[in-house]
Amino acid sequence: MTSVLGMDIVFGEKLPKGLLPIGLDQDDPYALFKKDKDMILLNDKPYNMEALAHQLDDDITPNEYIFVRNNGLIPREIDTESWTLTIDGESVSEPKTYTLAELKSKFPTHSYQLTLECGGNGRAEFDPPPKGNQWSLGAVYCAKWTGVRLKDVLEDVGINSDAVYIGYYAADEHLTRDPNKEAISRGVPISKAMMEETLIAYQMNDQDIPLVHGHPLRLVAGGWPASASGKWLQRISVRNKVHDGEKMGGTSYRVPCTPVAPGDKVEDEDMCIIESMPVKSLITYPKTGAMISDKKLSIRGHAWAGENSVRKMEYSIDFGSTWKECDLKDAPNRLAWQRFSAEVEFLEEGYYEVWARATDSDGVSQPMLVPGWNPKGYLNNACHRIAVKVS
Ligand SMILES: Nc1nc2c(c(=O)[nH]1)N[C@H]1C(S)=C(S)[C@@H](COP(=O)(O)O)O[C@H]1N2
Ligand SMILES: [Mo]
Repeated sequence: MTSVLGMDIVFGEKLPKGLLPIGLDQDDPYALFKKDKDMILLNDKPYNMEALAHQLDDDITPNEYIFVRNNGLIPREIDTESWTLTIDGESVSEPKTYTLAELKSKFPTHSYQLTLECGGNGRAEFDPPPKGNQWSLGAVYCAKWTGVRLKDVLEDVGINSDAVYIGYYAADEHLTRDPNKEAISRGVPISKAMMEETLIAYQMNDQDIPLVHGHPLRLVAGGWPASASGKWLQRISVRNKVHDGEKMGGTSYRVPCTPVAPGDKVEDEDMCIIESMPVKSLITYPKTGAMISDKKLSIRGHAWAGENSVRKMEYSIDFGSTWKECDLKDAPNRLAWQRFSAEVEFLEEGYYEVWARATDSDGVSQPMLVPGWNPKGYLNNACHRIAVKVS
């Protein structure tokens, strides 16, 4: 609770057990999660919030603009002293449990800036509309994560050669509060688990991870649907088959293996798990609707491409007929978004749209319009458009 309040509760030991401090206003998610008042609240049971494109202008997204996605109920009481992480599963010979202090002292510390995007970011644009949070543009961020490599921990435990996947288990409760049900339990193939950048993190942006983003421990697998990055991490199972936890099957975080017509019903066996996220970009300056009196405008934003890097960034002011190249920076590390900028020149007064298009290291570009429809509306990586009025 002190982490939510942002300060120590003096006389905290005298607070009757189960009584919540009134300073912890349960009805105001903005105050509760320390979010900017302009963020969009999509849902309150569970809480889901997203950012506006222009709020994502920083290279490292500060907490106040980081989207919130919860499948279940945020754990209330977290005791960091007694918190443990257990590694078990069919593919470890002997399960092993670590305290937070052991994890921190036993393994080297690593920091990476990692882009996390919800698989359903952009869902609101699909037609017919799929069920789920109607994310627009802002279910993405790039924070700095600090922790230990999952790889180092798995090597310490010792994993068998038949390991194919890892699955996480976390402390959040199912919405029904049924203790036998998981809110979500997803994971990644062993190859992704063993990557240098796959972290068991205990810090975000150089501070304890905020409660809503997974305090005190979070799995972070950058470049993959953010649902693979389990918050409030308690257990990782090393599996000898594809992890079959909650939200690994059916239409959850899966898309048709081959394209289907909008609205089609797709059989379970024809659905494939989303792995690396597709190439995408966001114009973070100016804000859409900008009114300018000068015919010159500096634009900027970020581009990212899942496991790939972004090779080229372009903009168009004539609805995609012609494109000009933007300046594009390298990422500070793999799986972090990349900064782009450009000086745009408008010819005459009037209404314009600036469109942005990224191309990844495989040569794949963003589609100008909404891509392939799928039952749950994942992977919309259409070009971002902003309106600009020159007068
Ligand atoms: N334990 C747990 N981890 C979770 C979730 C959750 O509900 N519970 N939601 C997942 C989903 S779907 C997303 S998009 C990201 C959101 O992370 P954020 O809240 O830090 O933005 O967390 C993922 N990890
Ligand atoms: Mo998500």
